[in-house]
Amino acid sequence: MRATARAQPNIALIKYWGKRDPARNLPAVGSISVTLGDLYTEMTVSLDAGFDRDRLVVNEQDNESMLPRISACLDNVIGTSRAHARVDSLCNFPVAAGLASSASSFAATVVAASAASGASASTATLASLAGQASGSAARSLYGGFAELKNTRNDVSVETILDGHDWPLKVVIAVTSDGPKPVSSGKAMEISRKTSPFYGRWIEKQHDDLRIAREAIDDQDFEKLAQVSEHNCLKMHSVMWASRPPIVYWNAATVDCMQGIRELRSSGVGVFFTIDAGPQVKAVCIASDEARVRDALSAIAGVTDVLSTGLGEGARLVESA
Ligand code: 2P0
Repeated sequence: MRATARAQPNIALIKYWGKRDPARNLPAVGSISVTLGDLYTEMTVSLDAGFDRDRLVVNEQDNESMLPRISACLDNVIGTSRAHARVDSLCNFPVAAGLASSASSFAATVVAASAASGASASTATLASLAGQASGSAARSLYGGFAELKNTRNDVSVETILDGHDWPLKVVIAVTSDGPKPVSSGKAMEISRKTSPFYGRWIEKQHDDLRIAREAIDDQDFEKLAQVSEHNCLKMHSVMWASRPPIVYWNAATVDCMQGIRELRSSGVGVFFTIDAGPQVKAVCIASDEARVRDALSAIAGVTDVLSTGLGEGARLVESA
């Protein structure tokens, strides 16, 4: 009873920030993301009636801090009367630094857990289960440009454009490899309870989703650039206005944003987005990738630059 699944992180262009039902981890707003190609997490779930407890091993080291969330996710997918599990996680990029490692981890976990238990759940069901573990993980079940919509008591996700049809690149400037000061789940709740801009953020999300959907349908890069940067800065403004304030950026984060805006002014097809961490993700037209990489590598405080195309949704690699 063992299965391995692989999933890639996704980067939201129109962000999820806030929960309408914290107990069931349902998002307050819809979101649109791109699933990445070359960064991945592989999760192997082994169920064995002989195990006396669950165990999580990340990059070959026991990890107790994430274990409760993984165990709860397995309970949700397989049921609470399941056998104990050993879960092995391999990740080829830095974890816990705003690169959406939880999205790829939980997306791969639900696929592997379902297969290891002998079930054959649909992608829609697996996306819903992944979303209960981590809101953004639901989107990593789908490739290319994915939209998450709120339904009455759940979420639904679909690919709105295949990545091959508009093969944009994502260049990631790493400006810190430390863990984040406050988890995104906690930070969202602080924003919901204290930010004076939170209500307006929720109200305006429909407009941003519609504009981004139109831009993706028409492959209109400038339109997608403007709405994505606006949505990102609005989300961070909600955070900055929270009490206590939530600030994930550092000086290099701001320098990267300025550098990217200057590149776009000079005709390079690039825009930025930033999640719950200090890294800057530059989304660009494929022919401009080298220029974007060179520009970001030259910024003081940038410790690493990763780049990737778009990829597919979570999938089973092996099952026995
Ligand atoms: C997103 N983020 O749409 C937004 C933008 C970060 C900023 O989803 O509490 O790990 O586990 O549901 O999915 C990161 O939060 O939060 C996130 P939980 P998650 O990608």
